[in-house]
Amino acid sequence: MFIGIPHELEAALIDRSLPTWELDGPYLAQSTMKEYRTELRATPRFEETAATLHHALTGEGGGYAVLRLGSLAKALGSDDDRFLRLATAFAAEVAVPFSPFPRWPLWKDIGVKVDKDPGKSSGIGYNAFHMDLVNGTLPPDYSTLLCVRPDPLGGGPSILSDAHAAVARLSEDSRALLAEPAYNYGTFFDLFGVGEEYKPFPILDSSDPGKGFVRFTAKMLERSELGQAHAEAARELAEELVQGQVSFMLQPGDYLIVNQRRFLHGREALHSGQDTVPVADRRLLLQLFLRARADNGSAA
Ligand SMILES: O=C(O)CCC(=O)C(=O)O
Ligand SMILES: [Fe+2]
Repeated sequence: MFIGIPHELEAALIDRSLPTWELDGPYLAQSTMKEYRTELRATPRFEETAATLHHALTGEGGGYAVLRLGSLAKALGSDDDRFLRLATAFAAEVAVPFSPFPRWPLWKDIGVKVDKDPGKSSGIGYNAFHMDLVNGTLPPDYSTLLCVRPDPLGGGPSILSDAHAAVARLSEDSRALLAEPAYNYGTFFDLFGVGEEYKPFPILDSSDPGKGFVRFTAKMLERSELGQAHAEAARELAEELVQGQVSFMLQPGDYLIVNQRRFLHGREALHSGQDTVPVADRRLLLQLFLRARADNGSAA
């Protein structure tokens, strides 16, 4: 699931400067996607790299990929616009980039905040298995994280788990509970492109077992009011996700793309002592969401 960029392709991408992107509401403009696609297709070995990426995300047993853009980040500067345009162009190969948060730019900073709820985004603690925008009727098909800087103290490996595989290991009784609309999580305010608020929601889409979203966040075990039997089934699912997890440390320039219809993600705790790290040196990721194109079996 780690995908290197062939040397010839890296060299060609460093030489080529992609134009600034345009937005159409919350979505990356069609015109930009066309320009980026044309530019990338003109580089050597791009097609095979894109095919490998597609296969990792949507092929049998697949569901996430880490594109190793570290050399490009180094050559262009990881927070330089040219590098961000390249990452955006790779993202647009997969699906349509968009921002569900009207007040945020396309890429949202996820830094480190020592005062925040440690279990939430940008907190310093264990970020339990979840899907992003879990309480929208249409969560992003893909959630992506670009690593600008890992934790300088060495903590915070990413964790990934195959949601459908975890569900398949549960008892039939637990699966029946998870298919009931008895779950809720968080607030839903001022969001674009992710449908309506879904409350309460079922974790399993009973109409389509083995497919669709496993609408789950282990954060609801601590932070939502749930009935006892439903909470117990959700706890079993959380345990199975941990049983099946893979974990790895994102390196500078690594671009993690998660197919939210297949895998759930999270992050181990950062190393202790974050308050001693200057803010400008702390771990930094950039987050971008993608909506599948209609021809991939999904809306938009
Ligand atoms: O910090 C990370 O690696 C994961 C963050 C995350 O999953 C989120 O903010 O939704
Ligand atoms: Fe997340």
